[in-house]
Amino acid sequence: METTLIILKPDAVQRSLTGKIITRFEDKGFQIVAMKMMKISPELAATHYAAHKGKPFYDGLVNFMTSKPVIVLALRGNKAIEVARKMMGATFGSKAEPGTIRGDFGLSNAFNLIHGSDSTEAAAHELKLFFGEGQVLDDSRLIDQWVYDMTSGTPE
Ligand code: 3AN
Repeated sequence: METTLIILKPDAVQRSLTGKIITRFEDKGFQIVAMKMMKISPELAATHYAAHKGKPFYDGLVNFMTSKPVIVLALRGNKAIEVARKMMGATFGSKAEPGTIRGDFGLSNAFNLIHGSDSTEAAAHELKLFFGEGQVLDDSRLIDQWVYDMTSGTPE
């Protein structure tokens, strides 16, 4: 099982799309293991987007991400990082395939509704950035015996 960090960005919150987006992840079978609403500080945005510093869109991205509240989630599931990113769709709303979150809900390239960790290393780093010790829960769900075939001991 993997855990990934998802951020529902300020545009998703302002457009009241957060329930619809979270429902998609729940319907898929993901377990929400942490969730909070917060306003991202400029310092946290700078750390989170350090890889993009110096790019032409960096200042706009940091301004956008710190402008209004976001909802941050930790999602757990089989291949959570890859599956969540497939569900998000391509970076730009104008290019994302219908059926994906960005493809169904967004047209903008800058306001793209959602962030999801793109590797196991990024997920581990980002989960620590946004959640403190003990805030990402390790709690079993009865429903997982129907989300996965667990007869071999690992989720199939
Ligand atoms: P993704 O979120 O699909 O992993 P990345 O990692 O390439 O995309 O970019 C991180 C964030 O930077 C994106 N979510 C988007 O908000 C922003 N971004 C990337 N490229 C551009 C661009 N050319 N113009 C505006 N914003 C961009």
